[in-house]
Amino acid sequence: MSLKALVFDLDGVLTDTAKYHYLAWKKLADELGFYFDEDINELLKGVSRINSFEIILEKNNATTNFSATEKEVLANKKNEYYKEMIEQLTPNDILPGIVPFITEARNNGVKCAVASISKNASRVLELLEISDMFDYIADAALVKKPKPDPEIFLTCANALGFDPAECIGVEDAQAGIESIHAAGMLSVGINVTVTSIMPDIVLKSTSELDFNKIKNQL
Ligand code: B16
Ligand code: MG
Repeated sequence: MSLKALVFDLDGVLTDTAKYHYLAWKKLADELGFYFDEDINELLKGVSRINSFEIILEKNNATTNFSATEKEVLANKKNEYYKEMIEQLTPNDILPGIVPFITEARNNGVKCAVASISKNASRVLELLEISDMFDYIADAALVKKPKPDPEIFLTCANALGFDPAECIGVEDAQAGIESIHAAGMLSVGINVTVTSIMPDIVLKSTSELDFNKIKNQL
């Protein structure tokens, strides 16, 4: 079987927006008097906005403190902080090795897609000036079920017209690796810290992405 497409997660793979998610949640948590640290932030990687807030509430034994509408309002408040913070992103924030890796893949006829559950994905890609490098972008506006459900990776494979077995997914989060495997794709894990499920190819950083090595894994 030959490699037809690469499907990339955004936050933590193409750029490091996790630090802005952390700072925005921290600001909200401080305002609400809740505990929030880097360890809790790890659990939010690849998790949808509202589910991320539920995890923070759970860690503070506060799941019943707010109605569903209040939770929505507070999660939106975090998003307003986040949106303001990401405006400082530039092409310099693309993680190392990503542009040469995607360029080589495209030069070899391999299609590239983005599978991000972030509702801010298009804006982030625009700020990084890499939207044009992708043949397809699946974000929260297109998919209903968050990772670890396979929907987002399957949506990319379907849109590109390939069997998932001809695609490789690249992820930095536990939920994302589970989503890739459930979709029937091979996974590349970038610095995945929570590992109850192992990626097929384990890398410490995006700078280790090597097109020839990866394509030969299929
Ligand atoms: P937003 P990914 C995910 O993006 C992030 O990893 C996760 O931390 C965040 O909560 C989620 O997007 C939702 O983001 O609040 O911007 O809609 O890793 O799937 O690219
Ligand atoms: Mg991610």
